[in-house]
Amino acid sequence: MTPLGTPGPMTERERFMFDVAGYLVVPDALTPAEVDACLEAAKRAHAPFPAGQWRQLGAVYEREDAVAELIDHPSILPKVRALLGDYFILQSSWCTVSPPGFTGGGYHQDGSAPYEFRRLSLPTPLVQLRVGYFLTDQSEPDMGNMVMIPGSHNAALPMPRNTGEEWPIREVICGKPGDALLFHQGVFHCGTENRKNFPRYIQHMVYAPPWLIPSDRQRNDPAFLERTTPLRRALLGEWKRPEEPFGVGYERPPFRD
Ligand SMILES: O=C(O)CCC(=O)C(=O)O
Repeated sequence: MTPLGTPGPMTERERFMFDVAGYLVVPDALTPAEVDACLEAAKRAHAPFPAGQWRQLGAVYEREDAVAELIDHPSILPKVRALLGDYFILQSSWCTVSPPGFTGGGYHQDGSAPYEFRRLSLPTPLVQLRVGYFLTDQSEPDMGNMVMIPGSHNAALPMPRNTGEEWPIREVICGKPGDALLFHQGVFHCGTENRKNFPRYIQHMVYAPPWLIPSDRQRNDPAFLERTTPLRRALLGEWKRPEEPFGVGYERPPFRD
């Protein structure tokens, strides 16, 4: 059974389902016009690279306005605030293509491979809150869908590898363009096979506490900072540190409420 939410503020039911499953699917997070614009942006971003390869590109929002809209999209931002509070950053963003014939990835938790978040404590704490916006149809399996192991962010044991069997407790996430998948980085997940004759695109936006260094960029593009909004600048981590050395007194990002 899919933990389903609706765009906008996080309800108690959604929060409970996110806590139990480690993820939440939000149908219609984007309008058809927003999907079209983000899909065109994703295709433009990947166009210079060889077709037929799985690939993730970071910080596409710096050059594509449609993707920049996702940084603080009103369908999802209230849920990010409900889970992370008001002090967080867009720690990374990945525009992912799974081409026809892609055979699928391996199950993993997200985070910092050299120092896994599960080393911090078990169950692994929420450090990266991921939001994947579906830009192409994934309404049935084998369309490059994400697959999740519900509740696995709470597992104290590592996942056994290479058992040769599929997990009966997995959920293949089906959805249509414009749906969003929010998930805790500790949920074991992967992208699956794409048996269709068109590439699957998902734009992932990843939020984290401000002390985690960004992983999709070496630094924020000054030209993008110049032209974007004060809220987006703040969400990219462009905060002033008013009081040395303890960093107290940070201004709250300029949310509307
Ligand atoms: O978009 C995908 O297919 C998978 C992405 C993923 O698993 C990841 O970025 O950790």
